Amino acid sequence: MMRLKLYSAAQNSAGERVRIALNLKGLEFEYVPVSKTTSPDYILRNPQALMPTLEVDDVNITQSLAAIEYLEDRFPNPTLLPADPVLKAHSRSFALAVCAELHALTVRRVRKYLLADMKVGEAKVDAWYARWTHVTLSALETRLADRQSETEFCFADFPTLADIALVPQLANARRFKCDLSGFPIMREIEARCAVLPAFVKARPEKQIDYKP
Ligand SMILES: N[C@@H](CCC(=O)N[C@@H](CS)C(=O)NCC(=O)O)C(=O)O
Repeated sequence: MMRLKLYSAAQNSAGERVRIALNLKGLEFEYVPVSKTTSPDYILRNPQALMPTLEVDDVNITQSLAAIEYLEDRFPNPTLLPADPVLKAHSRSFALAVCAELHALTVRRVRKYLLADMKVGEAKVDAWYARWTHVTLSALETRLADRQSETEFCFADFPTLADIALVPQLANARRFKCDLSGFPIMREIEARCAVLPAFVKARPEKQIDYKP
């Protein structure tokens, strides 16, 4: 039997994506809280010094979407992708817009760099965060509004990669006081996810290292 360990932290939203995926697939895993991503031990696992890292036996898989796709390959049931190739592409595209663009531009190390090194000031860093959140979420809301058939979740009647990316990012946006009132479809899908045990168990406050 394969041994799965997830190196993450309670408030690590990229890690929350992998936690949701593991839970949706009903996989047992050991959750290992990371206190310092730059520690020599952790760097050996993840040279980017970013969380999460999924350890599978002795192999370290970095980047949350790559880790989720790995789980999908190894444990295809239940699937985290729509069967239809176009919807599958939409689900991946949606997840990439969140993870590779919105999250990448607004993540803590970027904000810290703008604040501490570029000295642009807190108000401007907040404006940066709000801008990239609004630009990406607006496009994604339009994408959802344009769906040919309305599904319960983003692109299927079950949660897929898109929903896994969406939920932690909306929580982040709220934490930074972004106005989400213009995104009713996303909020409705988020509410459906919020009651599913796989999403509940993955929430920051449910992790052993959570500090309010
Ligand atoms: N694209 C990466 C993003 C990973 C990332 O930026 N992780 C952040 C937290 S969400 C991190 O580890 N930051 C370093 C730190 O907080 O010490 C992924 O999806 O795995």
